[in-house]
Amino acid sequence: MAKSKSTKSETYKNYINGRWVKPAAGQMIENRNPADTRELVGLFPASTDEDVEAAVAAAREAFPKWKATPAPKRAEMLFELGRILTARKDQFAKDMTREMGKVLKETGGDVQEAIDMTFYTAGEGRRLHGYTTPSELQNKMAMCVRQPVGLCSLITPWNFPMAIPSWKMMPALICGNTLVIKPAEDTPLSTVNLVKAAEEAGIPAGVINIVMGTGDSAGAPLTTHRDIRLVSFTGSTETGRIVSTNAAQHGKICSLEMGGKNVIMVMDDADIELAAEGTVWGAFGTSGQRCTASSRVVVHKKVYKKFVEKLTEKAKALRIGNGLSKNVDMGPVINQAAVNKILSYIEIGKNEDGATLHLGGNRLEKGDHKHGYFIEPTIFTDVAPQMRIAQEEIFGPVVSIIPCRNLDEAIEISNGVKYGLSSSIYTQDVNQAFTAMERMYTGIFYVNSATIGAEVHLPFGGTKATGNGHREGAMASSLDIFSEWKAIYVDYSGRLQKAQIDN
Ligand code: UN1
Repeated sequence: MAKSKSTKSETYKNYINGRWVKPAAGQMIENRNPADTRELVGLFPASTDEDVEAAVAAAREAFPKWKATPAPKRAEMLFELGRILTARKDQFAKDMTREMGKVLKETGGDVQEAIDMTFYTAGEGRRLHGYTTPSELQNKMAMCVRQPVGLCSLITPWNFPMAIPSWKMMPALICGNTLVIKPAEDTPLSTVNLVKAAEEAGIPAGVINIVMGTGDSAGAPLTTHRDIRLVSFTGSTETGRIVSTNAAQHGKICSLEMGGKNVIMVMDDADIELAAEGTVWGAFGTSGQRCTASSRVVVHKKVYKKFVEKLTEKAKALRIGNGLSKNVDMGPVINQAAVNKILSYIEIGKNEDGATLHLGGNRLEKGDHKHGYFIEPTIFTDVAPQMRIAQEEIFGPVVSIIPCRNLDEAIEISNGVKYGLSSSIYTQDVNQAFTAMERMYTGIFYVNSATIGAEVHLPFGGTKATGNGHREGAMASSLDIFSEWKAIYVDYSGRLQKAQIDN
């Protein structure tokens, strides 16, 4: 095991029923900086069934009171939480870069997304609209209101360790639910920071509980526990399938946000400079570790050569290193398993008949990169649509360039994967833009911009293997996950009236 360089490492605890407590089995997991594994960020609980049991019991006990708290009052706490997050943004961004690797500008964006989501959702405290509608009978009123679903378990990934928890936590809270969150074991600190801020904002004991550890021992029991009503999961499609199977077997509501194989289409009339710049950001931002990452670019033959030249020039200029440094554009990938997976896909790409490894392809292991998980920005050219590197999610700084002859072909290739999260087109032609907008079967679509950069007040999620029909962000869609409708009929006629029969 690598020796610890830092003496600043701390031991962290679970947060259950308003108290920071050690995991029952006493085991801890090391959280190391992926840019320099000699640096220990902290020791975090390796929780087990017993911890989950205690956290769920706390959430169960806190639920009636939280549910009865008026939504505008719940919202006041979220406004306060938003203010605390704003005040700590810089510190939280630094913590996140240390545990996750992405550059400071991006971790600042991650914290900002949590701030946006918190304030946006707090505003909902004075709305949470239901509606009234006419009854088919006289002297009878019909309306519906949202009610909380109950206890929620939130299982969140490491790539957006504060933003994604906030997409789930804020709507769960505003609707009056209580929750247990299990963050990814690679990035627990950012979620601890969020939960501590929530504690400080006055959110009562038991309403939010955090249980840290691996998916197998801390996550799985949260998908089967009898008292959990809803499981909200973001992560890989493989794990999502297990989560949804568990949830279905135990009769739970389940919302899933999973993989992507997102695409940028570059048409022959596109601003090539802009498209290349967008591709560098979409493919190599967060070292390609976004579910929305631009991992395929389908380029019109007429501009193919020029586009590849510009993209190569810009990718070569990227400075790779520790994300805390101002002079770095791209950080490491998350861990050794990610290095192995990405390098194995690069090997697969090299062996595909016809594809060319055009740039990168290696792990960086010398000098400043010696102790981190760094992989060069990697470009494959002349990729065919059915090749594995053009079909499967790699989750690293690897982009496949696929030539096409026209818009129809571009759309066919682009839709020809099992995922459906995000897609984009670069063109100056309004007709091409609208055609692609209509025909791309993805949850998110961009014109003249890469496939990343969703804003919290629009629906986030995807079609096909990316999800199971839910959307996060955007108020209406996240409320639809975290609340259930109650239809209410008030008959003030003073006599028995029979719907469908008396009218
Ligand atoms: C993800 O892709 O894993 O749209 C989440 C974006 C960010 C969130 C991405 N706001 O790029």
